[in-house]
This record gives sequence, C-alpha cells and structure tokens, in this order.
Amino acid sequence: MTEPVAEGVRTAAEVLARTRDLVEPALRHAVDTLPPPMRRMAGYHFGWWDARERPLRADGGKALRPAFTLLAAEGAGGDADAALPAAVAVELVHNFSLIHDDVMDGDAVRRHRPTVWNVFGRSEAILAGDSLLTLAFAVLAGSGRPAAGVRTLARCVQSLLDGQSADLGFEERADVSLGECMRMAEGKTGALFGCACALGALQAAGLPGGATTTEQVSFLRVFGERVGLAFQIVDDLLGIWGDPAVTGKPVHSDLRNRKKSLPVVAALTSGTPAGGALAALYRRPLAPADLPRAARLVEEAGGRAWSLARVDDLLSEALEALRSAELAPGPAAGLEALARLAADRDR
Ligand code: GRG
Repeated sequence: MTEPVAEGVRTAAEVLARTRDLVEPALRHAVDTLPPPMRRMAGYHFGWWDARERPLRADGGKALRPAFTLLAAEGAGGDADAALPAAVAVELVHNFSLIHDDVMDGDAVRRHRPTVWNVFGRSEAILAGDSLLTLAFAVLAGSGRPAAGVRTLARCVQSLLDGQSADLGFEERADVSLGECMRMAEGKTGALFGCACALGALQAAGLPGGATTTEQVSFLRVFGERVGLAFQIVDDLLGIWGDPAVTGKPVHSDLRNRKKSLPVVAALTSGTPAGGALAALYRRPLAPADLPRAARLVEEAGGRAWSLARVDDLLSEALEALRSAELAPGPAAGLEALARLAADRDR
C-alpha cells in the first residue's frame, strides 16, 4: 500500500513528484492497451519515447490534476492506491484536451517538443485524442464507485467542450464581456480541476474510516473550480508575459493569435484609451512588431492588474472552501500548497 501523505506541510514540488511516481506506471499500463498507432502517439505526447518509439524522458506535464485527486481522496479518508484509476482518468482527459486543442489552434510546440499533429498529422492526432478520452472512461469504469465517477467525469467533459466552443466563438466577436469570458474559463479549465477533486472525494465515500459526505464532495469541487480558474488566469498572463524558455510556448503567443483571454478582455472592456487602442489593433492580424505594443496596451488598460487581483480573490475563495471541507491535516496542507502553486507559477 502507498505510504499516506505525511502529516504537516508538504511542498507542492514533493506532492507533484509523488503523484508522478504513482500515476505514471498506471498511465503507462493503460496506454499499453491502446491499438498500436494510438499507443505510439500517446507515448510520444507523454514524453516516454520519440516519434520512432525510441525511449526518452521528456517533459510529460506537471501532473497537477491527478495530484488534486489523490490528495482529495486521502483528505476525505480514502487512500491514494484506490484513487489511482480516477487520477489516471483525469490526466487522460486533460491530455485528450491538449492534443485536440493543439490541432484546433495549429500550435506547433507543447512541452518544448513538436505537438502530436505536427509530427503525426492532424487526422491522426484527432484519433489519438479520441483514444485517450475513451481510455479515461474505461479506466474509471474499473474503479471504486464507478457509476458516480463516470457521471461526474462525463458532465465535466461536456463543460470542457462548452468552454472550448465558447473560446472558439470569441475569435469571431469583438463584443465579448468579462462575464462571458469568466464562464468560458470556468468550463474550459475550472471544471476539470473541480472534477479532479470531486472524484478523489467520491472514491473515499462509503469506505471504513472514509468520512466523505455530500458536503465534503461539494466543498472540494468548489475548491478545485476556484483553483482551476485562478490557474487559467495565470496561464493567460503567461500567454502574454511568460518566458518562452520556461513556458515552452512562443513569446506573446496568445496576442499573436488575437486570443480573447481574460487579461485582454479586461483591457478591451476597461473603457480606457489604451483599451480602445488595443481594440483597434485587434481588428486586423497582428504583425510581430505589433506584439510588444499590444502587451503594453493590455497592461496600461489595467488588464494585468485586474487579472492579478482576481487570482488573489480566487485563491482566498478556494482556501475558504478547503477549510470548510474539514479534511485530514496532511492532505489539506498538500492541497493548499498545490493551490498556491497554481496561482503563482511561471510555467
Ligand atoms: C475539449 C479540445 C477541448 C479543449 C478543452 C482544456 C482545453 C479546453 C484546452 C487545452 C489548452 C488550454 C489552454 C487549456 C487551458 C488549461 C491549461 C492551462 C492547460 C495546460 O495545463 P498544464 O499546464 O499542462 O497543467 P501540463 O503540460 O503540465 O500537463
């Protein structure tokens, strides 16, 4: 049995390293069951091998969402081993969304390597994403409390699709409001973090010593949703001001694509002269020389300050929900460390 998360504060880096150690073997085991072409693309995407299946140890992602699942389960009286299928399912859904999103956006690089579509082709990448999504449900169906978990994950995937659809729709519109943009981010990103926490708590339900109550599941879901939204706002800030050497994405990537991200929409709706100038720039494709000016205008119009203030608010709301869930102290400290990392990261 896996050693329970230690009492007392753990650093986020330790929590994530432990999660990767637990999740990667189970993830590899699941991916090994895929038909060979899908297995090859999945393993490439996770950084386990190159395009010709020669072994590698490349960046396979931070494993944030499964870390929330494992700690939520332990905090609610369950254990990490039993929550592993749910953690793997959440990571598979996340990676399905990344592979498809890269196709939709035409992004050529992720995690410092060429994206799946860039190496294997767009149609093949769509199949790889479909394969991971289907695998997520297959893995979850073999876990404890499968029916409740599958329903929770299915609702979450519909929210992801709804958020992504709104995001695509915003590209065609000049009148996106901040409320619409927040709802889009809640669907696109918040829902999966909320689901990751809820699935962990659900795993603990009904176990001897598992103190999960319906209230605990909903407080943990709210905690995850707030953290996820803060994470998305930070991602939006990194999409404008992040260091490409650290983020693995090109500089000013979101501005180049004229994304209606939260800092941009906050600037566009600010009623300031800088917001007006940004709206004028956003009416036509941006040349590389326009990008630093667009970033300056977002800042001058208050888009950066608004975003940072929202991240602070969301972190406070998340920590309040975490306290209300009344979890065991060790896992609660781990979840708090993860929440703080999500709200203050450079990659
Ligand atoms: C259903 C196709 C589809 C999309 C849903 C989740 C999503 C919407 C798109 C993926 C791209 C994107 C910008 C998502 C926002 C969430 C986000 C910042 C993802 C990156 O998450 P990390 O940093 O990734 O945890 P790693 O590489 O660490 O796994």
